Amino acid sequence: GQKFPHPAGRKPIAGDALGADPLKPLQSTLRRSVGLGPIFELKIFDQKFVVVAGAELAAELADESRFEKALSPALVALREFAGAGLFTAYNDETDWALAHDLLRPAFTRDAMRSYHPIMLAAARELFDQWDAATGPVDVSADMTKLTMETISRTSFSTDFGSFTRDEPHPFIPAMIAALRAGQRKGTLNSMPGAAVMAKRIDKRNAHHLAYVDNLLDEIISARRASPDVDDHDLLGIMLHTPHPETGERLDDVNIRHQILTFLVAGHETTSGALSFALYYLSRDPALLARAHEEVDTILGPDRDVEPTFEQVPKFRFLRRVLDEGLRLWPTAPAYARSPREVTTLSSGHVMRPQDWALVLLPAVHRDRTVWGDTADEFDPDRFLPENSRGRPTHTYKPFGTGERSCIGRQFALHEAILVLARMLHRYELTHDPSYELSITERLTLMPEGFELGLRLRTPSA
Ligand code: MNH
Repeated sequence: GQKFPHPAGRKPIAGDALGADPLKPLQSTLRRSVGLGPIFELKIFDQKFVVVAGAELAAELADESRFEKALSPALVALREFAGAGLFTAYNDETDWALAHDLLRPAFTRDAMRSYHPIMLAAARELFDQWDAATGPVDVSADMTKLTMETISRTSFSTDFGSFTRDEPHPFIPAMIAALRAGQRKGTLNSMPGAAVMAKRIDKRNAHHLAYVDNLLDEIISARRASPDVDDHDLLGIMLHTPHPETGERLDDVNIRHQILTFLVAGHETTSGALSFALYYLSRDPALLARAHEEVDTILGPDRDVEPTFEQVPKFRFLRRVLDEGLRLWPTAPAYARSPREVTTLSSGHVMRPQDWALVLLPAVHRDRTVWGDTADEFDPDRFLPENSRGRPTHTYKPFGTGERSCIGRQFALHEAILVLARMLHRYELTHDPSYELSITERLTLMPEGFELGLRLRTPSA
């Protein structure tokens, strides 16, 4: 086999498994990648992971004529939950192309325009809670409530009631359990005793899966019982629209997998992106002042005013804050690529179609040859047009790459900018200076224990 650098202290049987934190595999891989160069290998018992950490190789893997999406072991494990939903489908599974063609109209600019008031209404409910809050709020938990409501209302016309419950909606713990199971099975499926472990995980999660099954039934049967609700949302398209050319439809099993896919993919990463943006903004008074200035300039003095659809792209500074947060902490932090034919990478390594490499985005996004010596620092001005000129292409990939890149990118950015704009327009943020960023992992990244104090701003002059 080929020789790749690997972390020091490799053991004969466990390989590099002992140095990994099973709860935070991404952050431990990131720590152990230091000094290993742009491509290295992790051996977890019998399973080898080739990891790309350098920007130049990541750009090479983005060449769609030579490479395509691969399913990492974690995504293969997630298929138990999400089947051939868009995210976890194999490239050549017919359901992928069919679903992609059918659902694309739900992500056009016109579709976003119709989601805009729904997004605003969900944000309003969160602000009603915050206006009445007497202490600091848990940012990630509240952002998750908001993004969950947004995706379920826009895509399925279903209200999850997240703002009137004391506990998170039961879908949230069920989803977290499924993602964690995928993460765990994905890294340890070659460990001795993995089958026993997998059984134990499945048994522990059985009630979550039964719950989700039932929830999906309810969403589908509620729609079939009242077809008069706006039937142009994602669910309506899936249930009623045949393919314009072939006349094909999604089957019932696949529709369930797509609903689940969108419920998860449609909120978890956006919640994390908002939380990281707020984390970095809140601890830098100069950045915070620029954010307040931007929203005051665009929205004016009335604290209850809501941005119009056309105003959302005007918050250029907020957009850069989001972009920079997703550079340091891309909330979907890795994706896998395989070559279409046998090929030799510029590093000299040969890849065969059955091989895949994991693109480790937080490492790629901090490559000093692209981002300079301050690569680890938060600086939204990197994304000013004058500072982006000349940056090599395909080196910033928070939404993945190519044909299988994120279908919800515009949706996520529209929602996130709108929420940040309203939030900064309405509240003064105060942070706890003793808080140290802690990041929880469930295939995605999310700050944990991050709180903010929110005080209504007085009307500006
Ligand atoms: Mn999203 C694919 C990141 C928001 C629905 N998304 C991807 C991929 C990345 C990604 C990376 C590619 C994964 C891979 O190559 O294996 N997504 C994000 C981030 C955010 C995000 C960082 C928010 C910020 N995603 C959203 C939203 C939705 C969504 C919002 C839905 C409304 N994403 C998807 C779907 C796919 C995907 C569906 C799979 C697309 C495909 O393979 O056809």
